[in-house]
Amino acid sequence: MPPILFEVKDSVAIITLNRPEKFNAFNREMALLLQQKLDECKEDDAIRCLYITGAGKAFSAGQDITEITGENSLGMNHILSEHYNPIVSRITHLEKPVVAAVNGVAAGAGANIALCCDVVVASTAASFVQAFSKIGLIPDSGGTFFLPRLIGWQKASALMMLGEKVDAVAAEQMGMIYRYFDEAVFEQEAMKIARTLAQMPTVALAYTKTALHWAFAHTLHEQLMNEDKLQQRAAQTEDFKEGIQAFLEKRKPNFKGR
Ligand code: T3D
Repeated sequence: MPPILFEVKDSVAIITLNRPEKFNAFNREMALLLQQKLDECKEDDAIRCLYITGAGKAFSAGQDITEITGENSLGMNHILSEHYNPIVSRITHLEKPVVAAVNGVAAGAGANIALCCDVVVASTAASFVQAFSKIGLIPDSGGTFFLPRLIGWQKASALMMLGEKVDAVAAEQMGMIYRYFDEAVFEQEAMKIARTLAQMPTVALAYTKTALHWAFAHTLHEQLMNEDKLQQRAAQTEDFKEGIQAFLEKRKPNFKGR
């Protein structure tokens, strides 16, 4: 079976991490294939939202530990630059909304790849672990960037140092994720969010994503100018015209993502 399953339904690209016997831990093949699929999603205008989930019981257990230690190990100095950093960069720069549907445990790089997505939802069967400290590593894949911004410095610092597991309910309460859903309805509810996003004015959603990411690196004054620039671009879209027209005609808008 390929380490990534890929299908497009209702304008949503469904990307499934698929090494269930290894809790979807990342080996090189899986990391490179995920990058390739993210590139395909970027190029394909028919795809308006991405949905990343895991096959089986886990979302992803992060780096496949047997691949770091094995004879054919790539070496620590290449794993981040060739595997995880390009994945996190692609997700965060992609001008389309990305939903992480965390179906089970998300550990190490698996957790941090989920947390860099635009909307993170989790099943009650899911949990999040900054597992790195347990094996003498530091959090990577953008974890030190995103986690303190999501839940605050103190909680991020403690979770990263102690490596404690956080369940989905606690993750929602501390603002690490958007929402959790009961395991029985999780897939249905998570997909509903992705389908909703795919039908929205996705160019404006892309600019929203850009503005949020820029906000981390700019002053209020600069960010007001950034918002102005992006808003002018949003106002040029067909979807903006359609949104206004639909409002005036008291009907549901039919957004095309253009
Ligand atoms: O340069 C670099 O490499 C740096 C890159 C770093 C990126 C990282 O992600 S570092 C962090 C790597 N990940 C971990 O340290 C997590 C290790 N796994 C765990 O802590 C636990 O397995 C979990 C908390 C994820 C789940 O626990 P539990 O009790 O629900 O399941 P389990 O029994 O431990 O694991 C189930 C199976 O998955 C098991 O296989 P088996 O014994 O049934 O055949 C286990 O070996 C396998 N598995 C889980 N995690 C990994 C893994 N196999 C390979 N690599 C894993 N990371």
